[in-house]
Amino acid sequence: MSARLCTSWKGKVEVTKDGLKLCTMGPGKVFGELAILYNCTRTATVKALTHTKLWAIDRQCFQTIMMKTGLIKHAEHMEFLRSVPSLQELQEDVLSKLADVLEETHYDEGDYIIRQGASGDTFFIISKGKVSVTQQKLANEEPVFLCTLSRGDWFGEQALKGEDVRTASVVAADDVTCLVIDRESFKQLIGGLEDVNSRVYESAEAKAKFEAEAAFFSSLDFSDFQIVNTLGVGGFGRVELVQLKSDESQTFAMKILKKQHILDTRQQGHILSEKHIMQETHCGFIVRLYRTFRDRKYLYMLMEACLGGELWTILRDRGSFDDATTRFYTACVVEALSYLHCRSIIYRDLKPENIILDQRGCAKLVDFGFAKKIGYGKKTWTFCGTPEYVAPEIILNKGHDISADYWSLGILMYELLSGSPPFSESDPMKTYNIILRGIDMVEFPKKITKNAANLIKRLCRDNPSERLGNQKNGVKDIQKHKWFEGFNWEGMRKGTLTPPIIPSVSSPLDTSNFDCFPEDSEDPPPDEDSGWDAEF
Ligand code: 6J7
Repeated sequence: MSARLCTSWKGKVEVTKDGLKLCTMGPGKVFGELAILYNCTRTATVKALTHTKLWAIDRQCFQTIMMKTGLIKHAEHMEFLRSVPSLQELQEDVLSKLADVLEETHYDEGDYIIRQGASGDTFFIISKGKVSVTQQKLANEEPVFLCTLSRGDWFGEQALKGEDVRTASVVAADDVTCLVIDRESFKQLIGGLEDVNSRVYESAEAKAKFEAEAAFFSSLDFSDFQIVNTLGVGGFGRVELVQLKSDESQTFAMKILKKQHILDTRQQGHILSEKHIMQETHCGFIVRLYRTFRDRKYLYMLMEACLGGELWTILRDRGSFDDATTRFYTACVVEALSYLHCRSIIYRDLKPENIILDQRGCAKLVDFGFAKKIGYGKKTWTFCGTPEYVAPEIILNKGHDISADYWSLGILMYELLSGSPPFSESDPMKTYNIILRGIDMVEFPKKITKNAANLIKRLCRDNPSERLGNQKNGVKDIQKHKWFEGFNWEGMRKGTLTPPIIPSVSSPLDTSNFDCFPEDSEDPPPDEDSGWDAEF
């Protein structure tokens, strides 16, 4: 009989090989596929045990059906993959390769798709159903629920990026279908994607805390706050210390921006980006943005109040800092930059004016007006920053990335240790000229120690790829530099290391570490109703 695939719908057949009985089969079972699939002679004998009726498909027909279903599946997978937001950057030919290599796998409710602690070699994209992700901190503790994922979401990248150990458990919450991709294909086709690469997870406790906090702040109204005093004034508007009327011990910094001014200076994009980046940022070395409000004249950003004052004011009053003091503030900034850079965010406005102390004396970055999320391995071209802190590639419009922040870090160290930045002239054009001559043309004052000067020079390399922080080991190269030898990084992160300057802050209402500003006597700005700020 020529090769045919058979399925019985009545009767019973027996399968034998070399005289040995392999099994018996009843209605609904399929046999005869191997000779068709592999174009070989029959590998076993099938004999009717009772009167049997079969459906049979010949080789040609079977192959046509297989080809058609294969093509249909491929097209279905392509259509689905195109709709996955994180894969939008992939070209059609890469998506097609992905559709070729993936395997569709089905799970029933309650099935473990991934078990925390197991080793893992696969990446999953959900095409149907929902999964729950849980994590167990310690062996004897109950797992904590982290999140639910559904169609278009993906998981399993952690074990493929690092040590191949699954860092959480993933369980099917109903009937689930996943497209499963092996390690090698992941590495070649998906591993370089910004979304996949830059995803960093918060601990379960932190997630719960931030969710509760977000719920609290979204329940508040603008009228629930009252102004206590002014913390700062600029062309954009003012920053006021405000308190909750219902609990006056709870104070915040409310940044109030004039909408018309933002429009006049074409800063709409920067302001929206500032809101989005800051609101998602949960780092002890970056000022928190809790929520925003808006009306017809102003935008309002409700932020954490850091009452220790600006680092700029302290530097102005003291002239310069010693090595240990500078080391602590630089370390705080390194932590903040590392947090941002892991998420592909460049800060672009490092300077003492944008570093503020909380009441414990810990330094935090504030003002994200120039921060930008850029694609993994991508560059950006907008000219921005403060002249003295701008990296040469920004001046030359060569395109810049996170390494521009490491240049500014070197400039910041220099300014904190000496009292003024290394490149500083009366006019920005002259400043840019001396920046382009390079750090080796700068004569370092004696108070900058050899090790500090070495770190500054290695941060301020003309070539961004030679800068410390921007090489294979990333920020670790900075943390391990001789100037930081013996520095208690862990203590600083946990808040157990005593800061070098402990500001005097007598209460949540104490604004004495800030300069005094006259009351706002300006006429209110005009209404600005064009609607660009709808998402604010
Ligand atoms: Br989704 C998700 N959320 C988390 C999280 O908060 N922490 C951790 N560690 N993992 C999370 N996941 C996903 C992530 O893709 O769960 C997967 C478990 O296998 C993990 O990748 P994995 O460690 O390979």
